[in-house]
Amino acid sequence: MFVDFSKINLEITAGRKDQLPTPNRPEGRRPQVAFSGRSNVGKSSLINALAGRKSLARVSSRPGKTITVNFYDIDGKLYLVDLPGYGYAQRGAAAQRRFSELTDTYLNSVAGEQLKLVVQLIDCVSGPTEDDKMMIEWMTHLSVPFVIAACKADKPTKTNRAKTVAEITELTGVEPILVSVKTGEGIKALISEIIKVV
Ligand SMILES: Nc1nc2c(ncn2[C@@H]2O[C@H](COP(=O)(O)OP(=O)(O)OP(=O)(O)O)[C@@H](O)[C@H]2O)c(=O)[nH]1
Ligand SMILES: [Mg+2]
Repeated sequence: MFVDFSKINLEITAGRKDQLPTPNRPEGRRPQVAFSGRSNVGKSSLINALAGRKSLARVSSRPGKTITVNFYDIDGKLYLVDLPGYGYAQRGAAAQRRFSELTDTYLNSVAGEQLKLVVQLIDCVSGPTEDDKMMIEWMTHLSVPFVIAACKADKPTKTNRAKTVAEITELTGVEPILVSVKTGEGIKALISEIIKVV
């Protein structure tokens, strides 16, 4: 299937569970690819890069920018779903719980159905966190297909890049795709992974 990633449009913004699309509406049945990872890892930036845009999905140098589940329609064929980041302590326990409940509800409602792939972002500099590991366990448990994007690949030294790649491969059994929105590394590879599943 040919998918024009430049045809991107923010279609649904869900800040509460009852705002998530349900499969009894046509838009709720569209294949979905979700972007998961800790706050500030670069999920929104990556969605922009896939679409060749600079600032459609709102990006911030401060963590906790995306606080809703955002559904970006791509060419009328699929949704790229930007999730609120996890592991942002300053947000306060109550708010963190609310965001993770929303994300949990979303993921559980589409796992095995519309959710065709999760792009799990892991920071190339810090490597996998405990939260990243939990997310990977959850996806493995529910047989949700995922790829790991080892992101901000422009930042670490060659040695540290290799170390993170080895650590992720050991953890998940598959090699991550090194990705940088600064250099464009890995963007095409990621688009091919997405096209394969929809
Ligand atoms: N050097 C470098 N910086 C990046 C890259 N991707 C994102 N950033 C920066 O990382 C910061 C966070 O990016 P966002 O895309 O807002 O991160 P997010 O994962 O959506 O964060 P939340 O919405 O808080 O969950 C911004 O300052 C981006 O410019 C990259 O590939 N390389
Ligand atoms: Mg974001």
